[in-house]
Amino acid sequence: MAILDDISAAVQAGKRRDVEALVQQAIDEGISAHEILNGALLAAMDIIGPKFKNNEIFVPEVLVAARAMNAGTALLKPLLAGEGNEPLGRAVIGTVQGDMHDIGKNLVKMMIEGKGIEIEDLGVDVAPETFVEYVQTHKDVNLVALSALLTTTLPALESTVKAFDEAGLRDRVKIMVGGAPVTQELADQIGADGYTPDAGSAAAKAAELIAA
Ligand code: B1M
Repeated sequence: MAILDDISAAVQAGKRRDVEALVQQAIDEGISAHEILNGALLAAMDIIGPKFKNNEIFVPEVLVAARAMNAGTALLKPLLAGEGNEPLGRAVIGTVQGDMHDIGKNLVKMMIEGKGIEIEDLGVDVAPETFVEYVQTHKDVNLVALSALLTTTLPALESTVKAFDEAGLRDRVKIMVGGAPVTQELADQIGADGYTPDAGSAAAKAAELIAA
């Protein structure tokens, strides 16, 4: 459908107002919210993710595209609830204790959201207990995403994984980790379920972990 392609192109170009107008037009034309979400908004993010990963586009373009997508999603939310659509999964994200960096984490959040996963952002400098308490009180959360940008805060990744172990919650959630100093080797060593080097691949990994 041409209008879905137009929405996707507007998202990729980061044209928020165009996205809002086109999504509204599509709704008015009777296209289902589900179709608009999957065929236009998520489809656009599926193009943006790999481009970002391959350095064809950069942080500012991803941020404006993600904001444009969120504007479109906001119009669909009440309709999606009406259509009885469940999100693909529910996740919580934060930058680990002692670490204030959030630009990469925010990008990862947006990309995961773009995959149709509902994600709560606990912010920066998040203590292991705070992640655990969140999961204890939100029983439908099945993914925990941890970001760390400092070599000095890498141990906080491990203590957060351990805190889930100690709380008896380790089997209930998948834990994925990332950030510039994080490696697959470290992820394996601390017992995380997944690692990705960038926001582009984080969304696919999140979906894969939730589906596993
Ligand atoms: Co700071 N900082 N910083 N800093 N900072 C770095 C990280 C550093 C490499 C700079 C340097 O020295 N060359 C260095 C760390 C060195 C190290 O530990 N090896 C450093 C330092 C030392 C510090 C301070 C200690 C400086 C000081 O005060 N002496 C201090 C620490 C404060 C604290 O956190 N307690 C500090 C402070 C800051 C600012 C507040 C000034 C600011 C942060 C602002 C903010 O985030 N709101 C800042 C910034 C901006 C940087 C640099 C310049 C840029 C980081 C960034 O946003 N990159 C950084 C140097 C650099 O990287 N060039 C640096 C862009 C972002 C898109 O990339 O965050 O890597 P990134 O995220 C990527 C991937 O890593 C991945 O996907 C993202 C997108 O592709 N990813 C995940 C991230 N999280 C993921 C999670 C996943 C999967 C993938 O799954 C869950």
